[in-house]
Amino acid sequence: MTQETAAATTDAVLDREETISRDELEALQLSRLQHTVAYAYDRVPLYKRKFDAAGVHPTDLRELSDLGKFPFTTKEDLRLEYPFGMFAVPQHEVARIHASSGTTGRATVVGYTKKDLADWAKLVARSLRASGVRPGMKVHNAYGYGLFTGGMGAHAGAEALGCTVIPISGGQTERQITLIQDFKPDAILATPTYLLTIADAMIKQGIDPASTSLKYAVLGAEPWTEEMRHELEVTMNLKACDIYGLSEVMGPGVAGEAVETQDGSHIWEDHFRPEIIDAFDPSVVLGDGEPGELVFTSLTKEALPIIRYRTKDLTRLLPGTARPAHRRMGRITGRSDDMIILRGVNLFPSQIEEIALRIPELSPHFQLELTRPEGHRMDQMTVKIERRDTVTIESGTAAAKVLQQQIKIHVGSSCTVDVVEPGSLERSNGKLRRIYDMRPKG
Ligand code: DLL
Repeated sequence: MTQETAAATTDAVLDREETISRDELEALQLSRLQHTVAYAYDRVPLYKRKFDAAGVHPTDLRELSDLGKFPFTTKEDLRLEYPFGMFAVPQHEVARIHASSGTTGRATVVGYTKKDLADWAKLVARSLRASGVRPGMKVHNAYGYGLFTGGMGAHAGAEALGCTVIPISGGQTERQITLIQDFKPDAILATPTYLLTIADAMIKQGIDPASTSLKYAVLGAEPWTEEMRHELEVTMNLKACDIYGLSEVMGPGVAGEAVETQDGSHIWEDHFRPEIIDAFDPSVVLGDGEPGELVFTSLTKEALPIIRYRTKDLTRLLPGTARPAHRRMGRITGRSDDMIILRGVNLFPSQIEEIALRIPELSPHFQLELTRPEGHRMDQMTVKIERRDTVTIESGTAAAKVLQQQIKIHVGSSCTVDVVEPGSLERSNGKLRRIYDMRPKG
């Protein structure tokens, strides 16, 4: 059990590790890291092979910066070791399995011991508490249950915090609305775009989304912007905070945002050591503040220790604020594999979200279509975006021009903007697909 201590700055009781000094935290990281690399090397053949091939041994890890000598782990490694090759404990010690959907290849499978599950629940509880959720509150959990880590991960964390959990899962939006009206939850856990779907459906039913009992939303599993936070906070009259995580490293709760500062998620560095690398030259470990690809090493995991996992998420590390010893991550601009390269210019859907939401006539409902018309060598992008309900077709068309110009100015790409009828684009059920790539393959 974590030793608990009262925090001076908030009404919540924090874990002791949330309030320790950076020096104490780094000492803890070093001893946990030394244990983890030795544990992984001894128990997982893939790590032994990789360390040997790179000419490094666990005893080479004498200080935190030595981690940079160790090889990376990628999603491809997990796929090649499918299903259980990455597990460091015998199967009877694995209490639960989760997996990615595997739409882009073989599923990646992850496992947890009982202790891993307890640590995970503790970190989700810590994240929810940072975001304003308190013991005794009713929590509506709209993350999908099943092999996806969102539903069960958030569920166990809310229970560990002492909340009453409503395990609705994703989808069945009408029913979600009925339960929000009838059960009067204090907090909602969902992807940002699914919360938008719920708000939208409420408006269609004549319910004011700002009038519900909800006071807090803890949102993650996909990139979202400050503009989207503003949209959701105003529409739903609640405080929205970020929660970050990925199944290969644990699930939700690798990092969580404090409601009093709302300045990015604190990475729980007593359990994970983050690094930022140059995505194009991974041998370069970048300093705090520099943008690059996020890499994680687990410090306490038993069933699936993970060494220098390349997340493909692009962000930067920032100093801790509400939890001073735990560095924050900037908002994720996107994943390196979601980057659109349009006539030599790099672009992410979140940049379009940011720009579009600053134009009052346009809604947050948009998708990006990539095409390469016959006879053309150049790719083209069409932004399909719904105008707001209250806006005429003429004003929508004028707003399209503004969006097109703003994209040209801020991103540097020329594109077509197609303003479409409110309600005509597909709504999110969880993680929303923003990019529709219709270019010929190969
Ligand atoms: O999405 C875990 C999760 C569930 C996090 C619920 C938060 C809430 P995966 O399905 O393995 O796990 O997908 C992980 O989702 O590498 C990011 O690209 C993206 N992602 C997760 N959280 C955020 C966030 C879960 N707060 C992948 N902001 C990650 C931006 C996020 N992207």
